[in-house]
Amino acid sequence: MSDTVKVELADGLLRLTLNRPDKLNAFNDAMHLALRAGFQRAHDESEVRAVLLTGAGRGFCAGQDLGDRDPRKEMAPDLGRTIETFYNPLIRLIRSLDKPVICAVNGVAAGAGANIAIACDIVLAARSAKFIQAFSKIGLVPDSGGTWSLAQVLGEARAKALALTAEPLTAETAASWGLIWRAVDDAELMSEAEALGRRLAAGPTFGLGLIKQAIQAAAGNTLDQQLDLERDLQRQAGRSADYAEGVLAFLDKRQPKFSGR
Ligand code: T3D
Repeated sequence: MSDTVKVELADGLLRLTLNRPDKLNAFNDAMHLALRAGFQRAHDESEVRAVLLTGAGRGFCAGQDLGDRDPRKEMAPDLGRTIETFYNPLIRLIRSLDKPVICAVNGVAAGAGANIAIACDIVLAARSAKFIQAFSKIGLVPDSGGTWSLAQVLGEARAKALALTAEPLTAETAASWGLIWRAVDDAELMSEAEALGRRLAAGPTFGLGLIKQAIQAAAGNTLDQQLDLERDLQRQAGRSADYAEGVLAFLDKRQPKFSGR
């Protein structure tokens, strides 16, 4: 795998670190492919029970590498193709992964970088980090699910203002608006994110995957449909080894040892 993404697996937690720090971890093709391979590994390997996504250096991710979009070198590239080839499959991989994905936003998250962070399940951000819908500054439209997630979470007024103005959103405001889980002191970010990742990786993975599925389905369901879905998912969860272990551990007054199944 390319060194544009550092990949480390420990205690069930797959840590993926975007690694082009001199470009604030902007995406070139190699980084697109490496990140996708990392998430694919999380899908494929049962030893992976949670993912932690972060960035190397002072930024999280500055979106697409604009050096690869220099109009003096290539006229009118088909951006729809890059979206179809790279960004859309990545967002689908993150959302469909039946394991928790934590994002530790260590610095600026701009363009697709902001929306990839927002697509993760639990987002912690360093207090100094900013989220920028940078697209309108260069005449583009927010992608990587940004128009969907901003509108869903923040509503039209805030979604439109952020996207139309490209004004930076601080981590604190992002947390107070419910766009991310928590803003934490810069020095605490990685230890908090690692601790959370390891805790989730030791959890009842099958059940956690069902929780993610249910909550993601809610936006497109009526209450009746969601009640039916909860019944079906609870039926599956109730047959899992981790449910039996969870109940036994409670009755025995000890900590559960979940296998993830
Ligand atoms: O093209 C397609 O396939 C369609 C898909 C598009 C998806 C997208 O993400 S479009 C949006 C692309 N991203 C941007 O427009 C953001 C561009 N970057 C910035 O606006 C600023 O860099 C930031 C606000 C993110 C950070 O500002 P600042 O002042 O903290 O840092 P800086 O000095 O601007 O950047 C530091 C270095 O990173 C600098 O390189 P240098 O001068 O030290 O050699 C800068 O050029 C480089 N860098 C930052 N962002 C990008 C980048 N290089 C290439 N592409 C970038 N996106």
